Amino acid sequence: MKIVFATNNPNKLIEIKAFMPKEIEIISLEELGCKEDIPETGDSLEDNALQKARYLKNHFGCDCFADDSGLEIDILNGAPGVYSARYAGPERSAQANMNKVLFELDGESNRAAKFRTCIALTIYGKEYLFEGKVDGHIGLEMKGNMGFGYDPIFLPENNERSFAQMSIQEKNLISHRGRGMKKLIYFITTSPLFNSIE
Ligand code: ITT
Repeated sequence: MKIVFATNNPNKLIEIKAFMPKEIEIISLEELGCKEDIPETGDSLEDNALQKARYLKNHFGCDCFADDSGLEIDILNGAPGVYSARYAGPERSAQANMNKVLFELDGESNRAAKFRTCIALTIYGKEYLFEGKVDGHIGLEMKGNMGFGYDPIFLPENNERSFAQMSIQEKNLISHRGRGMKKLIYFITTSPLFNSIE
């Protein structure tokens, strides 16, 4: 079957394509011919994921899924959370966002944080939500040059390496997105309708 992944983030697309079983072919927004900036105006990850998936369903009529993810830092009461992309300003600079987090946690011993993702799926005429999360902590400095976003400062639990020091496959095994996607893939592939969908 083919399904659209509603993201403008090329790194997410790479992660998701690396994770998918061969029975499910991912169509990107570019391949779909969608050039619009899909609105994300909700105040929760759930709302934004649904908003993105519904936008695609309403404008292109296709089955799709969308994820909205954020970094939630305990001592900052869950910030940056749903505002992760623009934490340091509208430029959406990963470098500036990480600098802001490191500045706010300067001298702080409680560095506990988690990544959380909500995935909205519209398929078979219905909507579904899946969640994935990974606990960890914020490092004292940026480490590694793989991945994207906050990966260089996030160390998942029981790990001394940041996400940016891991291959896509390693990150997918334990990441918020990998965990959420595992649920979505199980749901799709065990549906009685799976084999009847083109
Ligand atoms: P789309 O909405 O087009 O999918 P986006 O980059 O805006 O792409 P999100 O709103 O889901 O994605 O994520 C907000 C920000 O959270 C994102 O820009 C990154 O800075 C950060 N982020 C999300 N997932 C991440 C991950 O796996 N590793 C590191 N940072 C991540």
